[in-house]
Amino acid sequence: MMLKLFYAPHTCSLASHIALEEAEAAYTTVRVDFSVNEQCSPEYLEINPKGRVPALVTDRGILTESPAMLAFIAQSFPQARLAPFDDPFAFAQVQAFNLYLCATLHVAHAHRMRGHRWADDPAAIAEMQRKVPETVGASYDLIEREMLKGPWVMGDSYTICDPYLFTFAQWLEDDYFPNKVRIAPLEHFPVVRDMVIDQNDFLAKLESIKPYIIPKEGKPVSDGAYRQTPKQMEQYYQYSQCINCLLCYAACPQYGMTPQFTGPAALALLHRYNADSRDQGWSARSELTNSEDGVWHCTLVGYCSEVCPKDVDPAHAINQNKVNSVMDYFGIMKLMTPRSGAK
Ligand SMILES: N[C@@H](CCC(=O)N[C@@H](CS)C(=O)NCC(=O)O)C(=O)O
Ligand code: SF4
Repeated sequence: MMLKLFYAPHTCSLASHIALEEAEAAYTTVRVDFSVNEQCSPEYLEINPKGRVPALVTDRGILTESPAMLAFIAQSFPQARLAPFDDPFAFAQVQAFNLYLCATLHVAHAHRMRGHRWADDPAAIAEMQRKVPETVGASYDLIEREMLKGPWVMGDSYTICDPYLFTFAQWLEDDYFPNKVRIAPLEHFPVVRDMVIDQNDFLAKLESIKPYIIPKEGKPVSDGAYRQTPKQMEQYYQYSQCINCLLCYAACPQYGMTPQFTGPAALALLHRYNADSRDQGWSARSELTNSEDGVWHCTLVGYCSEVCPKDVDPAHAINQNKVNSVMDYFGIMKLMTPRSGAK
């Protein structure tokens, strides 16, 4: 199938353009020149009588309206997995999100430059413009609080919601003016350039906690897999969900003041291995756990767990290791069998 996308730069057509790329579709593009009002030319109105971009020419006819086009692209190229088609509810959630962007956020945004669509009175148009930061801000607030699952809009998988939200987010700074949208590199890390931070310190800390299973004695592969019950897996699963986004380090005042502090994500990962029934590495990690730069540096501020997009709860992991550290000090850890008692 050969597709042709009619687009204009800096418009909502970007979302469909990204989706076509993600789908590895064969397509061509035609630029519609807004500076000469080409979207209202008789030739273009033949393509899209609404006088808008995007429009997608397909073998079966021309499609308009971004959510419809995005779903069409996702469905036409299922191998790209841009939407959950085997799950009617999850697909409806994708549609609900995109339709909210299309029918509410996009319309709120359009009141900034296209007020003439709804009113002729210059005072009414100015009033519509004045309201844009409030209405657009409220939409983003709702999206952030109620809709974003994280790390992608729909959770673990990239979908057609992501390029669509990305497209609108590019207008946010102007829509929200004179309020400020602050885009800054992560706090507490040396800046390499622009938004890029130096992660070397964090990577060294990750390595220092011995982030691998240390079995009591190795067994040959021929002996088969180590078995684990769902309950045993439950002990560490949450802590294995970290995506190393470093938000917890940026939120941690202790790390900001004392960069030697091993910090939330690395200590949560330390707990992930200590809490694994296949692991016997507690004592190998205990020097670091109990040290000045280990769990005792944490003063339980708790922001790390608040900002974590994956619900890892580093504060809880650190607290648990403080308890373990005390037991270790009094020699109780060695007496604990099975080890899961220290989790
Ligand atoms: N609901 C349509 C909206 C399309 C739309 O408003 N496109 C804008 C660009 S973001 C446009 O073509 N504006 C031209 C104009 O208003 O003259 C969609 O989601 O595709
Ligand atoms: S905020 Fe959560 S996901 Fe991000 S690095 Fe910290 S623990 Fe990992």
